[in-house]
Amino acid sequence: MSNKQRNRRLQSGPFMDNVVKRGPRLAKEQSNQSKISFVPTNANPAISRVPDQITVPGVYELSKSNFGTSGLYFNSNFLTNDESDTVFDYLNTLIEFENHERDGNLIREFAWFGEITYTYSSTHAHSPNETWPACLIEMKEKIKAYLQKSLNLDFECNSLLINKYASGHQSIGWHSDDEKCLGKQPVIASLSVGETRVFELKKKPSSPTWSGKSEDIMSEVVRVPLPSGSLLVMMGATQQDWIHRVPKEYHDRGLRFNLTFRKTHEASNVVK
Ligand SMILES: O=C(O)CCC(=O)C(=O)O
Repeated sequence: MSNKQRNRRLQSGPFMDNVVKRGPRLAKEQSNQSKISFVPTNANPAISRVPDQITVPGVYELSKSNFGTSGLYFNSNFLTNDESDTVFDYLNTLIEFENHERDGNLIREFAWFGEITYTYSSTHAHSPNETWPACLIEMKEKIKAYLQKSLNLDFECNSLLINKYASGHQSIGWHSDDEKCLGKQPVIASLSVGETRVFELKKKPSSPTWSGKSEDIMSEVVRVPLPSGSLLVMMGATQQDWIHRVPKEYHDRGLRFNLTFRKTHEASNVVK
């Protein structure tokens, strides 16, 4: 079965069952860094409470804590099939990826576009690369315009991390995008093309006795299948209060690219 057929089947198949349709909108923020307030207004009447599995487009409130509200915005059809195929083909043929290895095993590949060296897990450094191809600038502008229009969100973006998963055996482990250079409450817009993979989120424990290890977290997992052309935006306190991953799968899964658009700051300018 081709990627497209499989995606179509997933979008109309069992993943769409058991989901209550909601029609939320997000209000403009008053003050916090991610420029989001989850306070409903007349114009933006409701915010979805989060189900175990998110498949319906909308804004979802994941949790509230002293850090503020953790939120997600999801749109399963942000790109048309033709647009998704164009981006997929572009990435597949014209972008050079580097290996991301652990213990000698290839976990996935990546490419980085940004003004600064991006380091995470204190081990993996992506050198600056400010030359964005036109196709990716177009995607950035499309996301910016869309978030402005639909969420009243002034999305700032100067960096892009692309992850390439050649098969279901490639993955990204539990983590938060909480590096200093991303600032306190980053807005991260994640665009997927190619094979559908499941994005998972888990709430960090508030207990001060938590070991800090993801395997010691027993909280429920929220799953978001990300089909080709989907857009997922993480915002508010999501990086402070939640971790996320794309786990390995043991089914036959084809090639997928994930593009995370972000705003990075020189680490020295960031208060965390
Ligand atoms: O591939 C994905 O959907 C997630 C990528 C991710 O978690 C990241 O780039 O931090």
